[in-house]
Amino acid sequence: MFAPHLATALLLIASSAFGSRAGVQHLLRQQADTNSTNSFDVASCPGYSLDSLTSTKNGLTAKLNLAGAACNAFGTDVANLTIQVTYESQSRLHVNIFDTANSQFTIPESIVARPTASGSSNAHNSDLVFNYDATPFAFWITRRSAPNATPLFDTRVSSLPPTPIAPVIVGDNSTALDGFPLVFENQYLQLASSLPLGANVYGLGEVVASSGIRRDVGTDGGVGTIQNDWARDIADPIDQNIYGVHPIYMEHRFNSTTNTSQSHGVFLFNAAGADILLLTPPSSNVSLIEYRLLGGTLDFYFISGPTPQTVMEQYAEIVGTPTWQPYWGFGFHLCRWGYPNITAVKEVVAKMRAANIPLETMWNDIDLYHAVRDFTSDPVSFPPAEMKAFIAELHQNNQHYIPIVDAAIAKQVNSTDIYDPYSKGTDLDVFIKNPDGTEYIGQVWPGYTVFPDWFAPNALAWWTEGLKNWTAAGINFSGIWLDMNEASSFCDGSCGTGIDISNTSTPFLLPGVPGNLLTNYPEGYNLTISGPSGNITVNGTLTFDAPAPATLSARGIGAGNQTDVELNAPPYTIHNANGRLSIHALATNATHTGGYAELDTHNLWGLMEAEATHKALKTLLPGQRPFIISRSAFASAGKWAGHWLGDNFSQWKYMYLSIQGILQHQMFQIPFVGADTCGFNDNSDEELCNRWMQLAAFTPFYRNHNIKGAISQEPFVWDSVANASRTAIAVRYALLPYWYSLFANASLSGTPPVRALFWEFPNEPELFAVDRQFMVGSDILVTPVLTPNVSSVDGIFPGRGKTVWRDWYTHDVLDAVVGANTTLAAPLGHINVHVRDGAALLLHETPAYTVEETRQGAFALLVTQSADGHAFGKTYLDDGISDPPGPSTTVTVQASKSSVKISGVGKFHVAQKLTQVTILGVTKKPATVTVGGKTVKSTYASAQQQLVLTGLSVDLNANAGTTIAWK
Ligand code: MIG
Repeated sequence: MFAPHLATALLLIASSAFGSRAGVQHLLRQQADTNSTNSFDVASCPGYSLDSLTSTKNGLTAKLNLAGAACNAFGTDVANLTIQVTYESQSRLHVNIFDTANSQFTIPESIVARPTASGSSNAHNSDLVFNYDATPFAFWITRRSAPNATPLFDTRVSSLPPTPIAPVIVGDNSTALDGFPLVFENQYLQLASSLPLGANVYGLGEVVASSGIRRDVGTDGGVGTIQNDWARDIADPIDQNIYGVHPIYMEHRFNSTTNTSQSHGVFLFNAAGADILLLTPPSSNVSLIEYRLLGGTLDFYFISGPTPQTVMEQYAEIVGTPTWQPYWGFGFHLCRWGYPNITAVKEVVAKMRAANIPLETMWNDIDLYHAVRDFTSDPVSFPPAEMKAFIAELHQNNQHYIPIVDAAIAKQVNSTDIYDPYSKGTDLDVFIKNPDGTEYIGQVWPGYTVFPDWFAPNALAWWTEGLKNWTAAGINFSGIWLDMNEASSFCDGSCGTGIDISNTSTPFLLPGVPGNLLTNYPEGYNLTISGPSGNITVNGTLTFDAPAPATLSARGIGAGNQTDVELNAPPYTIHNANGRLSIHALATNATHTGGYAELDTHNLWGLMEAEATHKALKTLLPGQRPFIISRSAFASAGKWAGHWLGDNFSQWKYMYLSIQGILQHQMFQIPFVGADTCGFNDNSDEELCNRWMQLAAFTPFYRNHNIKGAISQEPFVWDSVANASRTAIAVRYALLPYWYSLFANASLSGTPPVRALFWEFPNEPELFAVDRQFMVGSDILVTPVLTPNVSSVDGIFPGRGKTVWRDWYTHDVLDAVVGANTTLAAPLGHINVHVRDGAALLLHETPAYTVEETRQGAFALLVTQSADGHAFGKTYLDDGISDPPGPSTTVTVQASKSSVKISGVGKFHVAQKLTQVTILGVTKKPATVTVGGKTVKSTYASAQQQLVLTGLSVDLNANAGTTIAWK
């Protein structure tokens, strides 16, 4: 989002999601304060007691009865609960506490399918053990291997001292954490568990956390984190709720006595608006996690790890592994908001070519649209016939085209206005309604709009047809970009109901127009010296080195039979930084097919849209992997789509913060993720864009995107950026087989492609908070420059001196400081990349202009031997597009002291030969080198202990293998 310039004061509060500015914050506070009347002392809530326990084949079931007088803190206490404990697999324990009457909303199986249990796990053989006290009821989870160690999760916390919540951005009714009993009410659920003091907690989100990747659990009497779960359209504020919701965390425990570590995970299967707090009560020897939920059930999955990566793989067993990406998806993507017409877009494509900067996919934002309506193109500025020809030409050049799709559908303004997606959708009854059954009418870019109801039986067919007609009308896309799907609406409630809706102007100015000019530049940019161009080269020298919503307060039939629920203003105020839940979003009383209330399903909208779009693309591009990037997401969204980190800023700080966002989404099983490279909001500059184009080349989704009205930031704009981009893209394209294999592992097993350093080196506590560097797989370590005006960078090199790190470009061994930072040279245009010893990376020998052309070229192999000669690597190869994936061939490379064996297994025909092999760690110049028994020529460089073989023709298809040997 961008800075607001609102037409009227009245709209200011309603449009508060635009407000990253102080004035708006102030108003927000006032507005929320007026709501804060419900403070309640939950300490007096009675808790539950357990009886009627029965053992089942895979666990137990019991009753939980309210243990005293109802406290009705923020709703009505539910007197009778059921607890079901299921040992679902060796590593997974499911603890589900629900209302026995089954009235609470639960996520329908059709939206997030439950994992299946192994059937053979039980209380005696699982890694995890469920323990409980009957009265007051509390439970704790231990590891079978360490029954006396601090439990992984422990709800025996009701007597911990009260903890004040420090002032938060919105006034609210929860300023005191005055007790931690189990509370289960129709509109408020609370459960807390102790954590080791200062625990290492990762995940929960989506968030841009000031603490970095390791979440802040607070210290003595302090609340470190309030993770709010309410999907929200807002420009990446720090420590607030943003676009997606992921109630999963991982905790990593290190034992300094044994120098070993174990990780486990906790997933709450609940989509309700929520606060998840991490805190440390005063004078206490534990920290805490507390869940405060507006609805649903207490449905927990515990996963035992015990390494960070196994936790992530076990999470994938619950929510599903990520969708397969097409090979071309790893190419460089270029986008901006504010291309005035197709001529400008074509010019950009041509300039990329002229500058020889690989462009894989050209994107268009809402500029493409006619009257800002989905599934259209503007007849004057983006004429359909010309678009069709333009896209055909891209395809001819092995390039791709992706347009944006907004969540909201324009409403026809009068009887002569014809807009098929609206009229068809109305006929097919696919739009969200008001509680009284009338159309819900919000407001987004095109003016007054309606919103798809993904629960409607015809929604998928209607959506597919919209996309199909768009293709037929010239927009022959290869993938889809889903925006605004929190879902965002600019006005408060069904604001178009009962009024003249012909005014299609939105209540604020677009970015870049007078009154809303973008004048900010990155930190350190000197506007006076350098002028507005963003260019840091001067004379050839670098200058550095509304109205209340309609009332109806019952959940409808299908969402449970509750009739006493306050849909518009739930009694407990979660820390949604917008204040009221309906602000800048659909109102919480908006009603879906089956009676589902937006209050219960809000956090699922983006996920459901992604699923529908995925299914539509499967129909429209049969046999191909759908390429979809979605802004909003919920647990399991990775099955359908990738994600970008939303509206960041052209600032150094945000380039740094992009790393934690990418790592977070590896945990969330949405590994195909990236940030708007060079920054979205405000103007970028040459230096920032230079560094960022290089950093992002090592992140999965690599796209430069810019806001309307900001100065241009395509990689050809500044010469130094063009150079830096060519360099980094060449490294990326060489590494594509590696990236692709990492993503194959992700789709097969949930293994994260991008990794925090400690995921690979879990016993080195100095790495537990590192998020200024990251790894690609287990073999590549990236140390980007994240600050302006420097020519060196500090980075830590894991392994405590036992791991050898070699420079990617020179192959020199790094003389790394053990367990602390090493300073590396990092002139502008250079990104530090290091390869770990023991690796064997199959590469594309000649990075070309497009991914397809790169793929057609030969392979090269880089082997980095450990001191004992060992190196190992596996590369997954297939056709890169088929869905479901077709035949594959896995190339395994295994090195020992004086040989490297290369062998393929599988049915995919690998047409390209391996022509060049580089082996590092060969301690002395060999007298003879053979490939498959035949002597070949080689070169040797003693400084890098490097043996290079060129001119080879090694077949990688399934065969007995080829051995390279030397002596
Ligand atoms: O409210 O389509 O996050 O990437 O350029 C702004 C215009 C709407 C928000 C997206 C951004 C996109 C912009 N959109």
